[in-house]
Amino acid sequence: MRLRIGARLFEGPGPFLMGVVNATPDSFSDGGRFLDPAAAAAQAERLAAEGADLVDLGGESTRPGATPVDATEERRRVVPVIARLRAGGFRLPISIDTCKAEVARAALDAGADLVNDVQGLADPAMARAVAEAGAPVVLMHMRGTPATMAQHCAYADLLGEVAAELRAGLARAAAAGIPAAQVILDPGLGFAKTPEQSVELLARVGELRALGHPLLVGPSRKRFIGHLTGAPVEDRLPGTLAAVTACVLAGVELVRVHDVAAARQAALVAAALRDARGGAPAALR
Ligand code: HH2
Repeated sequence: MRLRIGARLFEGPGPFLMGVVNATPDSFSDGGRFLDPAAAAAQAERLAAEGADLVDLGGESTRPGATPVDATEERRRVVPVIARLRAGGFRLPISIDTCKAEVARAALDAGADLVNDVQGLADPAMARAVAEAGAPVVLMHMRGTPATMAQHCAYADLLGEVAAELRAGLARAAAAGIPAAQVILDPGLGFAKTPEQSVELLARVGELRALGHPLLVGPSRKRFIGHLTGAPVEDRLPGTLAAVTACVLAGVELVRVHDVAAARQAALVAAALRDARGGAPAALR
């Protein structure tokens, strides 16, 4: 990949680590821990010290059944964190995890550098906001909303349909004037996917390289790991590291994780293995 995100040029196969900070009361694994702006900013600093390449800040949980948050409240949760980090000289790019154009705009104005939209630019106002700001964007695959996505897991051809729906997202981005070179794609593990479907996507994620965009994958602590292992959410780090390894071997450039120090070790070992066998497998076209 070759993409400037804020002050940093992301170049080469990576893997690059996106550290997660949720300024929410109800996120599925770290809800309530970083609702206070000082605690959220301190967590971002901690993840930077552990080796994160960028941080992803969210003010609304996307877990199934989470209470929706209005834009005013979501802004109130995230903007002070970004302002605080930037005032303190935080050196990493900041990604804003939001589906709302108004929140994305406020976050970018406060010093965020990348928009992470789990709705894949479903809202034309979001596509316009990203285009107008000239910001790079993560376009994630899902169907419906976090409240309804569990009812939208019927696929005849999982990989084919996810790829086609990501292509539709790319068309929405292009129509809004977002340059193709600014778009990162994400298959959305756990979003309108059963645990079995998340496993299949993870196993075949390298096929999505044929779309010609950098890939981001977020396996961290997710339900498919609990489904495979029986581990509760607070005990899914080993499974997460196996998933990170699989991503890197498949040629995924960016991985979104809560536990950066541990993921960094797994990612470095996996990258060495990937490179020792001559790089990621060629993308099928
Ligand atoms: N997963 C979550 C949130 N945002 N963004 C991208 N691009 N990809 C993902 O897989 C992804 C994401 C869910 O994890 P988390 O932020 O920990 O939980 P919550 O949504 O409950 O805040």
